[in-house]
Amino acid sequence: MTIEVLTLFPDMFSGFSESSMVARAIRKKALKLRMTDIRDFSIGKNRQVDDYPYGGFAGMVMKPEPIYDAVASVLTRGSAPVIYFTPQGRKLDQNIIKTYSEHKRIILLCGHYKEIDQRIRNMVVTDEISIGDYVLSGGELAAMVFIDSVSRLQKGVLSDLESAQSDSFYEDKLGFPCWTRPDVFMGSEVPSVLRNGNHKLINQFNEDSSKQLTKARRPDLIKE
Ligand code: 6GU
Repeated sequence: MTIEVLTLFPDMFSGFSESSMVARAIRKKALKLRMTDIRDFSIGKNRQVDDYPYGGFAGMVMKPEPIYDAVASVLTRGSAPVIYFTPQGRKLDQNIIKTYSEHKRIILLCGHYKEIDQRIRNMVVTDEISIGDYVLSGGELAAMVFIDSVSRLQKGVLSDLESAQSDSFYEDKLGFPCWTRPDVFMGSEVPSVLRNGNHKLINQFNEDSSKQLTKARRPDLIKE
């Protein structure tokens, strides 16, 4: 899978793409991350990419021309959906991640400052995504959330499929608490059922913990 990222702040992605799961996905050639600096498509000698909004409210708006040209330039390498990250988008969830993880190419557009010119959203954006009800300074962190989550679903990235299947939200419920050695830590013991080797009881215990946690914290996930 190739992910094209369009941003004014490509440096924000360097530590991220060189560590952990995303780095592994890239190393295993399951993922290709290509960064495009929108400022490279700016016009004029002062490389302007934003301007004052019509209507006079506070904040700056990203100009349409550099974004349009940047998108057009990555589209010459192959067609792809263009996802714009904005708090006004539909809320990201594991179903959206799963659907996009099956694409061969996607383009992620990160805005910064207040917003991008509406005409870009009308003309080139095919989907708008938010990662939750809070405000970020730009779409970059949201794009990283999206990339991390999509890349771990690529074939050959996780060590076994099991670990993705027991993840929270795989079946509309939260994951269960996890434990490891030592058996006793500062007087607190790992539940004995997990140590007796009876896999049927272990699965039952984890399933129950998962249901309890979901009921307490995320009753909205429980289907009738
Ligand atoms: Cl995608 N962008 C911004 N700027 N803020 C957000 C967001 C996205 N999702 C939640 N808050």
